[in-house]
This record gives sequence, C-alpha cells and structure tokens, in this order.
Amino acid sequence: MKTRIHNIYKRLSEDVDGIIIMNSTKPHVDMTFYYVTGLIHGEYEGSAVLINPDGTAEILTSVLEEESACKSGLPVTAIKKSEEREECLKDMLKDIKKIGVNSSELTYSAYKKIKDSTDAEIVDVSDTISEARNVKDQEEIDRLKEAGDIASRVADKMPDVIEEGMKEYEVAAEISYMMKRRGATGDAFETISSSGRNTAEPHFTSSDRVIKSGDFVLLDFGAVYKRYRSDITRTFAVGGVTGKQERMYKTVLEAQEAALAMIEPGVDGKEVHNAAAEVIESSEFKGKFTHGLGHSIGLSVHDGSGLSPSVDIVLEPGMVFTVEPGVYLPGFGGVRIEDDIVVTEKGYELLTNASKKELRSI
Ligand SMILES: [Mn+2]
Repeated sequence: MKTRIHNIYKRLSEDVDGIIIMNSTKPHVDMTFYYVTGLIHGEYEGSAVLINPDGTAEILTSVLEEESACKSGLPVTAIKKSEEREECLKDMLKDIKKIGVNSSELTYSAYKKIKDSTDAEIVDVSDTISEARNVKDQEEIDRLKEAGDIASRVADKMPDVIEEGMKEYEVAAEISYMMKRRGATGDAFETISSSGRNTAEPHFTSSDRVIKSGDFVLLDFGAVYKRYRSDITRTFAVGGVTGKQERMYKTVLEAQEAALAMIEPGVDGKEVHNAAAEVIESSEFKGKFTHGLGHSIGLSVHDGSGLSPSVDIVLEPGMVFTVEPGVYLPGFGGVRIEDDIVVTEKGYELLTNASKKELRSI
C-alpha cells in the first residue's frame, strides 16, 4: 500500500509530517483506513492509522481487532483499555509538527482527541485524499469489476424474478439474496426497487406497493465485493410496452450512449454530463433530467467526485464513475439506465454489462 500513501503525499499542496486517519463508530468509519492499509476484514471502529511521507504506516486499534489488523503487515499497537488510547495516540504523534486530517470523514469528537494528543498544527488534506482515491490502481479496478459483474448478472435475471402481484420490497430482498449467493458481502447501498409512479422519484428506495401491469419497475442497486462497490440501474415494463414508455427508454439510452462516447482522458467531466443532457433537452422530455450524470465510486458509493455541471474534474485513466441519465415524469413514472465505467488510456471500459438495448417487458 506504499504506492497509495505516496500517491497521497505527491498530490499535497503543502508539506505535512504525517496524516492521521481516525475512525469513530460506524457509519463514521473513514474508508481511507482500508485504502491505505489494504485491509478487507474488520470494522475498525475507534481505530486510527498514521501514514508517513516515506510510505510507512502504523495502526492503532483495539485488542479485539489486533489479529485482523496484523494482516496488513503494518506495525500494530493494540489498546487493551480505552484509557490507554490517549497515551498511545500521544506516543504515535510525538515527533510530528504538522499533521494532516481528512475533515470530510473525521467526526468532531475524533478531531478533539487528536487535538488533545498533540501540539502539532492540524491541516485539512481531505481534497488531496479524495483526488488520490479517485484514481484507482489495478487491484481496485479488479475488485470493482467483480462487484460490477455480480450486480450485472443479477440485473439480467430480474425479468425472471419479478411477477405482477409482488411488492417492491420483495424484489429488493431477492436482489440482495441473489447478489450474496454470487459472492457479494452486502448491498452497496439501500436498494431502490420502485414501481409505477414511484419510479418518478429518483431516490425512492422501496415500499409495499404491489407491482401491476402497465408499471415501470426501476431497480437501482449494487454489490460490495472485497469492500468495493458497484451501482447499476435497469428499468423494465410490466405487461407490455406502451409507445410513451418506449420513447422515454430510447431517449435515456441515447443520452447514455452520447455520454459514454465522450469519455476519454483529458475530457472535462461537465462535458460528459452535457452530452447526455443535450439529448434529453432536445427531446419531448426536456427539463425532466433532474440530477447529475454520475458520481465516482470505489470504497464508498459516492467516492468524492462526479460527472455533473457543479464538479470540476478532468478525466484521467483509472477514474471510475457511474453514468446514469434518467427521465422522470411525476405521476407517470421514470426511466434510468446506469452503468459503471473505468476511464482507460484510450477511452473507457464498462464494469457493468447487463443487457439494456431494449425496454424489456415482464
Ligand atoms: Mn448511482
């Protein structure tokens, strides 16, 4: 993991003597902890890792997770009683004059613990950490591919699973079970399993609504594989496809294709969003694409960046994003098609590959 630590340090705009990643209680566990240690198993609540400019690192954790933490190959200090934590932290930080923290994931109470343990100047290096994490290495890409593959295989099975009369939450439960049967350790986020008019709400999650003929069914879900996440959306029609449903689907698919065609190193992320937005804006569904085109994804489902009019980013090989245009008609329904991609030297590669050419009828 030395390379990852060097990647963070080489992107810093001001020098620091160390960077401390400090976790609180779940969900306030900084995924950067896993990024720099390479660990997969363990919760690491209340744990910390200090990373140094020379690429070395040391872990502070509880006895409970000592054995797991040692798998990183890094030096581990295990705390037996919580009273020891402050002394251990003081000792860890004793030679440091200027220390970096990841403010976007650090709770205020963890910040106070750091402040009470050192006289060092504390600086925020969260932008640098986010930039470093945005460019994935091969091991990360391999895991993202597996996470994408698990979700894609489940997406392709869904038309056989969904039946009229099922409730939205039953479909969500099937997805979760099917992903786990294929090697996922969990859902990448709370599954969106919406039907009928609920599909017009982009972040609906799921309800007890019964799926019936004439509905759209919109499924947005992802798998976790070795801590890395996928995110895919497919939309289906129930009991045949109407002309309007077909036109919505075609427009969204065309928007996604226009965006994908833009993706290569050196391109501004806003242009990728705009390519999709232009297709929708020049259609009968003008004004109905109401969110950014995509977000970066990795150890977190929203990994710190995105393809949207409000984010400044120039694409580099190794960046991973979702590409997810949608059209939402309140009271009628919505269509979204989402895939994950990795930017390559020449363009992009899809990490999800479920079929999408046609609006499939269930
Ligand atoms: Mn997404």
